[in-house]
Amino acid sequence: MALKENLAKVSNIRNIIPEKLNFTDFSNNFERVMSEKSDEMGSFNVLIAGKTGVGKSTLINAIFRDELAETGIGAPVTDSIKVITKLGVPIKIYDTVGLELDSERQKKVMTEINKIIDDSESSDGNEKIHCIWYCINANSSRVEPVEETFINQLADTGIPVIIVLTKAFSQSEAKELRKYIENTKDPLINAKGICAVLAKGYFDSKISVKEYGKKELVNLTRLVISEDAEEPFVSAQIADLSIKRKKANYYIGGAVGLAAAQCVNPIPGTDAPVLVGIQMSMMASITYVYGISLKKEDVAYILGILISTQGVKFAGVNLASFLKSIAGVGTVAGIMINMSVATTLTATLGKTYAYIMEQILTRKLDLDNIDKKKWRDSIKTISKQIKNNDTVFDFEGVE
Ligand SMILES: Nc1nc2c(ncn2[C@@H]2O[C@H](COP(=O)(O)OP(=O)(O)OP(=O)(O)O)[C@@H](O)[C@H]2O)c(=O)[nH]1
Ligand SMILES: [Mg+2]
Repeated sequence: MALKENLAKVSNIRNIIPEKLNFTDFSNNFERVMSEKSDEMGSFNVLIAGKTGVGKSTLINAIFRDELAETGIGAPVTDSIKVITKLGVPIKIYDTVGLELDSERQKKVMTEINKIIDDSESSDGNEKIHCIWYCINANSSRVEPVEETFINQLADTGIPVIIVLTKAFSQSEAKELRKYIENTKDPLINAKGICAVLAKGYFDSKISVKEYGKKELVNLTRLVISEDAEEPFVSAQIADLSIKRKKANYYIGGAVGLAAAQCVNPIPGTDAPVLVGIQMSMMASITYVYGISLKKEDVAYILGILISTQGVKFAGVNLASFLKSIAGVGTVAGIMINMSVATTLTATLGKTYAYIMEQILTRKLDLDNIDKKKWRDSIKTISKQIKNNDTVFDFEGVE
């Protein structure tokens, strides 16, 4: 969504904010804004095909959050294809299960895939398949003719196909196969890209091979998918945190711009809730980007801990006292919120919040088993980084 449209939405949200907020109001509204955000985003839909045992499920678990292949609901849609979904994860994975390719089988699967594509085109657009990952075992010396035909038929559907060389324990073998595919004149010319991935490392007493290639697959995929799939894809994947940060920065930058526009004329501290709508929407978007499922109590907790962690101070205003005024448990006594205060506070809140989301995603902070000291230390770390201007959350330069 263009930033402008996004901002227009944000300013609408402002109208729902009551004059005086408290934690419950904030959490209730936040929950609603969050669920509107995910409804609006739709899902990233991917078809993962390849012969049985090639490593499709392992790849799914490694690229997307929540160990989807195991924890998602897998419902058969046809004889050979099941669809994996999970509540709260904006993704739909069509997985070819136990596929042995002979020409009979290939024909049947292709018919089933074409039916899924046709059905999706006649639906509301949310079902559209955005990308196909075709998996080939990286230690194969060549691609069998029946697979070549299959890949080309998949590409003929018009959906971008990426060839994934899976179980790439040996980088040199993977390179050989890649060269073979790239140099093969006729077949496979229709695939949009190729990359080697070792989704899971391998260690025993003699050998140790580290996982690699996941980021490359994520970035290749981003290049070929349509714009509407970008947000859900960034949210659902966990292989590349830097693109989540970039998205978070985009939302922080948008909110800062809007906060500035709201405060061209300084507003009294008691009118701070004017800014809350902007910030709430920013936080909801960042939560979506990181794919953290927050309960109302979690939101209240995070605000509470921000309030009780002193020392985050900007433009002469303490973030804690500003948040207190938002939550209706105090006032920003005697200050006028001018443009500089509004933008600094919004940026500080955004960066701090994005950092917290990242810590939760990477399991450095835990919402289910809260260690207050750890949370406070973590908030202090990010505020120090913000003060020294060396945080990775840098919304400047966001277009
Ligand atoms: N170490 C390591 N093992 C892998 C990797 N990919 C797959 N494997 C192993 O290979 C076996 C088969 O992998 P799956 O992911 O189940 O293969 P699949 O393509 O989903 O198989 P089907 O569902 O039967 O079509 C499992 O024992 C995996 O642990 C990898 O990247 N690294
Ligand atoms: Mg599988």
